[in-house]
Amino acid sequence: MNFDVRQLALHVLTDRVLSLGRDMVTVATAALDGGATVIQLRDKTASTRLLIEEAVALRALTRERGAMLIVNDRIDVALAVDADGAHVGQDDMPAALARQLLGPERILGVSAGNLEEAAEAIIAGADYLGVGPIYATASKADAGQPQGTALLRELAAQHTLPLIAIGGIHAENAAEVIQAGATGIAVISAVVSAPDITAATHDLRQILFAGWRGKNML
Ligand code: TZP
Ligand code: MG
Repeated sequence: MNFDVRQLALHVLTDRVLSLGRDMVTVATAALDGGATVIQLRDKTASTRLLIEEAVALRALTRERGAMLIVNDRIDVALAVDADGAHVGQDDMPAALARQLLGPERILGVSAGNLEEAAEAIIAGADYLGVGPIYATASKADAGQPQGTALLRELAAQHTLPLIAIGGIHAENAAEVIQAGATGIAVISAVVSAPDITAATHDLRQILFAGWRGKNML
């Protein structure tokens, strides 16, 4: 897939429980207003029918705003709504099969919690790695042990593909993950649980850009 790494800067993952009662499209719209570059549809409890409805709505919204839509876990849903890509974890469809189904053009993100998983994901055709959890998070029950920034540093030294840091990232620690080698960040609670979603997203974007300037990426 041909994309600019800057399009993968700031992923906001949907979460119906953590959004303080605000619906998914309201949350995503506010995040896009603040400068989110990717909306990742993540809904572990929806029926397939509901997930498709959510995906169709988010597809229309992201297209209108020139942002990316990535679907978590579900390659079929990503294809059905013509999403830009899909994201799979270590318990989901193997990345190589996901790549086969998505074809060469769509974006494939793969979660990696250690160096071995990262190497496998790259061989399987990942376009970016979701790296984490970097810090402790209450947003994912089975997230595993926080890795800190050490894993990011090692991956950045070994690989060139975009590294998207995830897990417990917020305005106070985003700069250090960029400095450690992340090209972008993915967040749930820092944005979807914020009283002012647009302002929270905008803050993170400013921190990211400052980090990129420090690395001469802008
Ligand atoms: N994968 C690893 S940690 C995590 C996911 C989906 C949760 C991130 O949520 P938060 O609220 O940004 O810590
Ligand atoms: Mg998954």
